[in-house]
Amino acid sequence: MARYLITGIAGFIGSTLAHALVEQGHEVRGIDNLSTGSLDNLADIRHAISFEQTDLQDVAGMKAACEGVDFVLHQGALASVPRSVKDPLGSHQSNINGTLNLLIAARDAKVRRIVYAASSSAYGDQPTQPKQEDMPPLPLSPYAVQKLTCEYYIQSFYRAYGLEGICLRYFNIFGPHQAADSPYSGVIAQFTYKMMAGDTPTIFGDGLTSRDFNYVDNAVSANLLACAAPSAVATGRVFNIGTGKSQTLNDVYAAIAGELGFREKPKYGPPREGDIRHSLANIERATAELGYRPKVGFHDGLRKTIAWYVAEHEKKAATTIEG
Ligand code: UD2
Repeated sequence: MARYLITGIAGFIGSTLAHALVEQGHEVRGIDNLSTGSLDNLADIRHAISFEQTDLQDVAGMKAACEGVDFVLHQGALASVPRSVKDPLGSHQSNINGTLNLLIAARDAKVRRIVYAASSSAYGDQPTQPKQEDMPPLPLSPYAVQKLTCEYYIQSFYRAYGLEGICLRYFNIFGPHQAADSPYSGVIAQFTYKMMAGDTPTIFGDGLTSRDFNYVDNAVSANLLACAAPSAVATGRVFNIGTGKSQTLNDVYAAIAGELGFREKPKYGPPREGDIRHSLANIERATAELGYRPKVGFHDGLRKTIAWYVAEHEKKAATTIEG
């Protein structure tokens, strides 16, 4: 049994990680400022974890959170490329200042290792596909710059202070509990939510933009493997956490519409600012060095995700009728 701190524990990836760790009998502490996460995501394990509503930028809060911890799984961030384009300073403060504050606290508390939720956005519009970790990064959006900067911080904290770190470059993670009701939500969540409400989603661009959509359980397994990996790979090394396959936005729309029986054709709008065109992971490094294998493929993951949104929708409808 080990002690874990999950930042952003009320978010969709953080809360899924928390469930997995609680199930394995580990001690889980979590922090979240609840700006985008929700305690609803933790309702069934709330009794089994300790939780503090704290911001990553809170110095005393991070000091307390890191005390006695073995592993920090750093998921907390203001996600979203368009949000960072709209508010570069706000997202900088959360994503970079917050991470630096956490790293200082983790160093001082002599945490064993930090596993960082990095982002495939770091590659930007590199023409080569699939993306490999040793390609020079080319971040386009402020969000991409912020996520990449924190990788560098993780590396420098290893070199300067010996704090072990692993950076997992997530490729478009999706799954149950992903917030769906904000313009900054992930595309799968937004499309599903809109189609369920009878609204026709808009595809930004021509629909041929593609992403390596990766089901959340695969990201959870990558985090657990990163904690178990030998120290030799915890030097701030970067790993792609994708599936090695990609889907266009047209494919995604059709797959969700097919599952939900939604018959309207998509609307198309201008491409989104800061967006990259294609994103596809080469996962050989993560497979070789961490033992990572994506167990849930896109279509299986999508079915599980949609089933969850439908069940939530029905629960809410039933509560409204009862109330
Ligand atoms: C980026 C990162 C991802 C993660 C995420 C966190 C890349 C390749 N991926 O995801 O790893 O860090 O940020 O937020 O940079 N779209 C529509 N209609 C909509 C909503 C979105 O067409 O209503 C498009 C959007 O323009 C984009 C694609 O869907 O081309 C995916 O958008 P997203 O916001 O789900 O994720 P993305 O790729 O910005």
